[in-house]
Amino acid sequence: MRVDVVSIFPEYLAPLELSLIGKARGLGILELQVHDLRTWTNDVHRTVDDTPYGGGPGMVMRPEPWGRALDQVATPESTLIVPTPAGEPFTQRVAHELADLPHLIFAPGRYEGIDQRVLDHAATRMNVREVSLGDYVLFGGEVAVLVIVEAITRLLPGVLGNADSLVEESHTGGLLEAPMYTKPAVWREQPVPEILRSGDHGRIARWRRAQAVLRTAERRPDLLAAADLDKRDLDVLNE
Ligand code: 6GU
Repeated sequence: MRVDVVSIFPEYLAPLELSLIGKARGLGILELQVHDLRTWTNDVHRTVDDTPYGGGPGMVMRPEPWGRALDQVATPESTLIVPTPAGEPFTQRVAHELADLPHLIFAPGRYEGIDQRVLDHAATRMNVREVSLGDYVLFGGEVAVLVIVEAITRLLPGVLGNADSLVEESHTGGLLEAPMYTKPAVWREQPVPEILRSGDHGRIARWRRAQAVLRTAERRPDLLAAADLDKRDLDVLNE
């Protein structure tokens, strides 16, 4: 997969060199380039923003540098991703959809966002998706790019081992994960739940499933409504 990121803070994207994302790049699974939006400014001050039409606080990113950047970076296969709190929620489902695409261009805005005409014009030549990390406000979209690229990279073939990728979502069925433990068996007077040390894989699987169901009911009842629960799960909830 190819990824281009255009930002006024390219240094903010430095973590994309690290860890498993860096490794995916080294393997050629992910071809990622970060660009400085100011490359596409023409004035001595390299201006990227101006006051909003209609008034209001803050500044809006001017369309010209973005237009020139996209003219240069886009291909017939590109999808433009614009991180914004006004976007559709970024979910694991969206991550899977994006991981199947050949070329993503990220346009993280700063200030009050990017002139809408940039998105409207881009939409005449490529798919455009505005995505949000959640219901809170960040200074800009750069951190969202880090999050989205990480979520996508771990879905690319060859990044995770096969065993890991099979576990992906299939056995959790839309529930939160059960708590996990490792050695030592007792730590600060707290024993690991006995059942996990029993070696009875059937009982362990049922215990983990019950923990997942209870946790999800407690923390994310919205997910529970969409999860496919069997009779045993419902009994756990009614205990
Ligand atoms: Cl994608 N961008 C910004 N600026 N704030 C956000 C966000 C994105 N998602 C949640 N808050």
